[in-house]
Amino acid sequence: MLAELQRRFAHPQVRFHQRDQLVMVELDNAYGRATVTPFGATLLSYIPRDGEEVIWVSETARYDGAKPVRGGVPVCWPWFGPHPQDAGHKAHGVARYVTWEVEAVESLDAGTRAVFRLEPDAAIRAAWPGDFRLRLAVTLGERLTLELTAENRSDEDWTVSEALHTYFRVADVRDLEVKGLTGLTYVDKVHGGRAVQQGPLGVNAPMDRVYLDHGGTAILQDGQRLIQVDKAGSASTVVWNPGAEGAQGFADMPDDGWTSMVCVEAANALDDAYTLRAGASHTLAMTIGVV
Ligand code: TA6
Repeated sequence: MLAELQRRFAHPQVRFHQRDQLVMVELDNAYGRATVTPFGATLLSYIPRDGEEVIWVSETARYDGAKPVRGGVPVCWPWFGPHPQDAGHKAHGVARYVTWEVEAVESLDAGTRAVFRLEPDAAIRAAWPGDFRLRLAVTLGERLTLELTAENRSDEDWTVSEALHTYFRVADVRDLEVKGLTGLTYVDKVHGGRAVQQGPLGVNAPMDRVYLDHGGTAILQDGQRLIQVDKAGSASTVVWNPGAEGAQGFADMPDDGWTSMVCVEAANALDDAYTLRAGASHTLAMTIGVV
């Protein structure tokens, strides 16, 4: 696969390499560097020029292609969390467990883009019978943009929930404030029920919340830098950190791994799941910048 990709997509700002069982696609230009694996079309690194790593990946992550890499930006589609009808299916949809095609690498006026494509095979159809095409475009420009476009190519309407399940690297999550969520209703998956966010959010782990009706910006401030997350086509923002006990339950996360990460996810989840009509498409987009 590696040699073929190198031949088909030769580009001065793109490098293909291998880490264990996974191929890596690395974009490197005047704005910084970003690495994506076609396995799950998962962004694993974003380093703005003259900046520090923005994305968290577990030190004990596995790159074996059997399970999603712990960290990065897994693509959750067409369901977020447990399957809506059948708990026997894997969590967070069909897209993060399979290898996507590299469709294009291209130069833009201001940046470099790689596009990944997924169409269902027999194994995916067993979990989600309809025909679809997914594209993830990763654009490394002044900021980093991920655009997930889903086309419903079947003749039935679907209810879709989804997320760009972004793990951010932070200095210490106990000092983190997330701004932009004040006044929003959230579903609290740790304590149950719903509540309204008062002021900036301190991440008191464990935390697992879905903020509803949030189409706007979130700002992460960890005392060392400010990460701005802008979204489009997204009505929910998920905030997750497993805390000490949760981290111990993950074989692919060090015990203290939870202290240096937070997930702030561009999503359409729970009440914000949407109808994707037969023949229609939808784009969920997220732009990340350090300001
Ligand atoms: O987005 C938060 C969440 O849905 C949590 O409930 C937690 O389970 C997390 O994702 C990680 O899920 P995973 O299947 O990757 O272990």
